Amino acid sequence: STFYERYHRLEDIYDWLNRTAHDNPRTVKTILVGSSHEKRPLYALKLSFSDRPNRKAMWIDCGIHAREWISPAFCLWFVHHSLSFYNYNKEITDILNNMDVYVLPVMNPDGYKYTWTTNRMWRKNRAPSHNPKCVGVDLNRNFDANWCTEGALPYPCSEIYCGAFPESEPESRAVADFLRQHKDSIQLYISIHSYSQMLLFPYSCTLEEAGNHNDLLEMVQEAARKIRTFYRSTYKYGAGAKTIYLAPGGSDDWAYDLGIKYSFTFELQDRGEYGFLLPPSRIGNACNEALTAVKTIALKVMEKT
Ligand code: 0X9
Ligand code: ZN
Repeated sequence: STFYERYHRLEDIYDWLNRTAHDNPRTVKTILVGSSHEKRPLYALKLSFSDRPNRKAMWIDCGIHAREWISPAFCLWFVHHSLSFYNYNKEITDILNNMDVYVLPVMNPDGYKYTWTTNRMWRKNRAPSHNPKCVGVDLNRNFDANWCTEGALPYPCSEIYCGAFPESEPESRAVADFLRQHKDSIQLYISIHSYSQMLLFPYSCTLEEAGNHNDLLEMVQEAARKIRTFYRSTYKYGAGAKTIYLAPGGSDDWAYDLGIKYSFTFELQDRGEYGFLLPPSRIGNACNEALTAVKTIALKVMEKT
């Protein structure tokens, strides 16, 4: 199997980030977005295939939840596909000719590291609380979107602990700060999770419909249709609250309310057979499905804007 068909420990992902930027000096830059609670760097890659200033952009983050290993694997896959197939694959070429792409492969490095060393099923970050037995905030409950209402909990021992206040965690604050600083250029936000095979869009923090619900629905419907045709896999799609569950404080809803009107969360393979323990032999398929969705949606966003 290739490098991209395996899971990698955190140190190897940092090495890969450096190598990728070093080997592609014209098109790839590393951006230090912030640092984690345990002071690990949050590095994003900026893919930019044009020198024109003020370009439109999209953002993809992976690894908000530590145990969802297919998610960082997808971010690496996506960057590799972009760098390998620019000028050879029409869709990725059109996308990269039209926008810059920011890719944050591991938003929760402390948690990810912990899943390799200590507890494979860890979800949250590794911030201590006043209770020494209970560690970690759910970073996807820590954003300022109906923060800590139904679907999140104010208890540090809970797996869906929302934190002490919105953006209390350095990881979520770093991403929120970056998106605030770049909100005029970023048109599309995508957050990669697993598992359950769903293409979700706002809102998850309320049962209300987003203003452009029909546009968003049309995009994920087309993406799911292509995944079905190419890979014979079924993805559910719809607004988060009605498709999966009410879950406030998520990055997608927050980005949407910031003004990034094309905002999505993808739940990759599988539908529960292996769950978070998706075997490496399935990485290729899972990533190609997600890649199909990213491309379909990015191209549709380009048509609309
Ligand atoms: O609950 C979550 O954060 C996500 N599911 S997961 O199994 N990967 O934990 C779904 C997130 C959907 N979006 C929002 N809740 N905003
Ligand atoms: Zn998740």
